[in-house]
Order: sequence, then C-alpha cells, then structure tokens
Amino acid sequence: MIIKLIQPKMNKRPMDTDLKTRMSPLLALLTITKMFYKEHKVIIENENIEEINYDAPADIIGITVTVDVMPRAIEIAKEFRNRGVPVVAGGIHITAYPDSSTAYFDAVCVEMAESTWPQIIDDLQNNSLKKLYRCKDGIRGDEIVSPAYDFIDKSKYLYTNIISTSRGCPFQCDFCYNSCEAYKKLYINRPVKNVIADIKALCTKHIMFIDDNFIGNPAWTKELLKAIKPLKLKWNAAVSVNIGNMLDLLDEMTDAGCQSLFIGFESLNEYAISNVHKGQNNVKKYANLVDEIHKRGIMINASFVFGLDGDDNTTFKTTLEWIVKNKIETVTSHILTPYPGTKVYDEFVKQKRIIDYDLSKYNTANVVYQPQNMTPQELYNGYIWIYKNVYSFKNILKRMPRSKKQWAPYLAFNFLYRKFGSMTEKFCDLISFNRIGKFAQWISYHIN
Ligand code: B12
Ligand code: SF4
Repeated sequence: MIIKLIQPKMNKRPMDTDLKTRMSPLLALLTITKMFYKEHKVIIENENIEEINYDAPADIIGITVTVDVMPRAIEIAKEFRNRGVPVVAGGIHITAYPDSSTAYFDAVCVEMAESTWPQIIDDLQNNSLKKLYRCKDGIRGDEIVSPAYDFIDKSKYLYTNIISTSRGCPFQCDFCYNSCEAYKKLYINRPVKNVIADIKALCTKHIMFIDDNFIGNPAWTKELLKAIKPLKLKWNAAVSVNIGNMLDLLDEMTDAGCQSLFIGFESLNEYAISNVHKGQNNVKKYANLVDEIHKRGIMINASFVFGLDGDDNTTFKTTLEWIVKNKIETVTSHILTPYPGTKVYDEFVKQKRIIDYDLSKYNTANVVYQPQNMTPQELYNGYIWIYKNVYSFKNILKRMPRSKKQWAPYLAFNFLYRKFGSMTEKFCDLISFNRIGKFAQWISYHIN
C-alpha cells in the first residue's frame, strides 16, 4: 500500500521568512510514518518545500491540519478525491472542531493517531472506511509512538533535533486549544526511557523540547532531568509561569543544561489574564521570575498575546518598555485569535464579535474579531509596531544579556533569524538550510 502524508502550506506572517516554514519537520507526520513504514510505502510531502504530486499513485492520503491551513487542506483533499483517492484528515484543528470537518474528507481522526490510524488503515484495506475515528479513552504515555527520525531528509530543514515528551497541558487557558472539549482533560508524559531513546536516536548534544509545557508534571520533569544530566546536553523548552514557584526545579533544569525557556507571559494586564482564566500567571511576580531565570544563565523567549479584553492602545508601549527593561532575549507576539473549539471562540460567537471566518487568516497575525477597546486596525498596527521596536537595532543592543556567554546565541537569533531573516534565508537557499542551522547552533553553543 502507498500512504501519502501531507503538510499543507502555511501562511507566513508579515515578519516571517522561509526560516519559519523550514524550521523543522513535523512530528505529527513522522509519528504516523513510524506506525507503518516497515509494512507499507510511506511518502511525506511538505507543501512548504515541494509541490504536491497529485498524480503519483497513492492508496490513501493523510493530511495534518492546524486551523490556519484548513482552507488549503480542503483544496488539497478535493484534488485527491476527484482522482478517487481517499483522504483522511487529523491534527489539532480537526480534533478541536471535528463537526465542521467531516464534509470535506473521507474520514477524520479526532485526537491522537496512535489510537486511530491502525484502525483506519485496517478499514481501508477491508473497504469499510468510516467517517469519524475518535479515541475514546485516551492513550497512555507509553503508547505514544516515537517519530521516525530516520525518515527525515535533514537537508531540507534548519533544525531537526526536536522531541515531544508529552501531550496536552494541565492548564486550559481560554484562548488555547487546550480549552477545547477533546483536550480538556488531556495531559500525559512519555516514559523517561522512551524520551532518552529519542535523544540517543538523534545523536546530538542540542535538543529542542517542543511540549506545550515541559513542567506540567514537576515530579516527572525531575525524573527526566536526572536522566539527561549525565548526557551533558544543551536544550530549550517551554514552561508555564508557575516555574517561579518551583525554584528547586529551575535549579535542576539549569544543572541539566537548560539554555533558554519559552514562557507564555501573554499580558501585563491583570484583568486580561484573569479574564482568560490563566490563573497560573501572576503578573506581579513576572519581573522576579525573569530575574531568577536570568540569574541562572538561562535566556527567555517571552510570548505575548495582544487584543485580550482589557487591552487598549497603551498596551503596546507598556509591554515594549517592560520587555526592554527586563532584557528579554527574544519575543514572540500574537494577535489574539479565536481558534474554533476554544472557549474564546464560543464566547466571541455568542457576543457576535467574529468579523472574519476565513480560517487562512487564523495564524495570529490578523485581526478576525472585534477587540474590546481598540479598532481592528489599531490592534494590527500595534502588533506590527511592537515587533519592529523589539527588534530595532537600539532595542536589540539594550536587551543584550549581561552574561557574555549568551551574546553569541542572542545575536544569532536576533540578527540572523529576526532582523536579517530574509538575508539568512537567501544564504540558506544557496548553501542549505541544514548547514546554516548547524552553523548557527555551533556559534551559539559550540556544538554540532
Ligand atoms: C512545534 C510547533 C510549531 C513549529 C512547527 C515545527 C515543527 N515542524 O514541528 C512552528 C514554530 C514552525 C509552528 C508554527 C506555527 N504554529 Co505551531 N505548534 C507547535 C507545537 C508546539 C507542537 C506541534 C507538535 O509537533 N506536536 C506533537 C505532535 C506529535 O502532535 P500533533 O501535531 O497534535 O499530532 C498528533 C495528533 O494531532 C494526530 N494527528 C496530527 N496530524 C494528523 C494527521 C492524520 C491523517 C491523522 C490520522 C492524525 C493526525 O496524531 C498525532 C500523533 O499523535 C504545537 C502545540 C502542540 N502541542 O501540538 C503548536 C501549534 C500546533 N501551532 C499553532 C499555531 C497557531 C502555529 C502558527 C500559525 C503560529 C504562527 N503565528 O505562525 C504557525 C503555523 C502552523 C502551520 N500551519 O504549520 C497552534 C495551532 C492551533 C490550532 N487550533 O490549530 C498550536 C496548537 C499552538 C497553540 N497552543 O495554539 N508551530
Ligand atoms: S499554559 Fe500555555 S499550553 Fe497550557 S493551556 Fe495555557 S496557553 Fe495552552
């Protein structure tokens, strides 16, 4: 059987280059690949990199869908279905909002492929494909399939050492996909030994853990840290703000080689935070948390969401000042986006505040709803303004980390990725994404 797996083309934000679209391969498709690549021929086509070959023989198409690529996934499915090839869709958006998807695909998979993909393949072979596959009782951490790392064409990507150690998050912030019905009670960790096996399979000293929340179960995190410490790795991960209440854990992370942390601060406005039920974030403690992290030589990638109820025109300036004052090394900003299936979406629909239902714009760089205290244009302008100002020469210099050891990774990210991303992208086209990625890793951490 020939199984073709497709990643639809993402819509870049105004500040994105191909460094974003070619950052790393998709773990979802590598996970599905691993399930059958010994018995069947599996092909992955990533539309960010190559054209989709609609006419090559295939027995089944699997498309992975995040909200922003749903319209494109529908177009792709139509092409294959016109050629008589069955199309199955799965992924975060399908799981969060399944009912609206069934019309466009032969089958949809809600939740994780580990529990449904074998049945889908079985049913296909028996000519009894059903419309909806749903994992009823969830899966255990030890049932999470390790991605087919040996299947990656490394030359196509900047960075390939990515590992997922968990699924879901113990929190359910209203704007996050974790507030959707299917994810509400989902948080599972993989057995530590399986994570270590992935690290060893990658043969590297630098890892990016791409979990929603690396400290969702602190006891488990400590167990993992104990196991990775002897490996002398350098690594990055995402954690929730409540790491500030667990400084012993932060110490252990430092000892185990943590280099930088992605943290969802989201807003400096207490009302905005409590309104989206992000109870783990205590705005008053943010500056102290930044201090504790910096003291340990760890850099911060701070994530902010603009346009929460309570935000207004002054939010952008206040946030920029805080970012610069606290020497935040990198910033990821988003325009609040009501992903279908989330609590924010349901609220905005009720309040008739959604002004644009075109999901291709749901990539956090467009205003698709009516903000409370701003016009949509003011919100968009503020989002662009803060991006430009965080990455202005002046502010890059003002935000320079105190520790000289961090200057190289700091400058590499701020200049090569952000400020001069389009130039770096051209070098990547000329030389290779992977070589440039390795070079950036080497100047940052002196490791390959
Ligand atoms: C890493 C990551 C990225 C990386 C991707 C790099 C990479 N190659 O992995 C980068 C930084 C490039 C990125 C970009 C973006 N991301 Co992103 N990203 C993630 C993150 C943190 C992890 C994804 C992951 O690998 N998970 C692990 C895999 C194994 O899990 P999975 O994808 O859910 O797959 C399982 C099931 O869903 C299912 N499944 C998935 N696909 C399919 C297909 C079939 C056929 C079947 C049967 C089953 C199935 O089985 C899989 C195995 O169990 C997620 C959050 C998350 N926890 O998932 C956000 C997330 C997916 N991103 C999100 C967004 C919004 C974006 C951006 C639009 C952001 C932006 N402003 O630009 C872009 C564009 C997304 C795109 N179109 O590709 C949202 C999507 C929201 C939504 N409702 O769809 C998420 C959920 C973050 C969030 N908390 O809101 N992202
Ligand atoms: S802490 Fe982060 S990942 Fe967890 S639910 Fe909130 S926004 Fe989502």
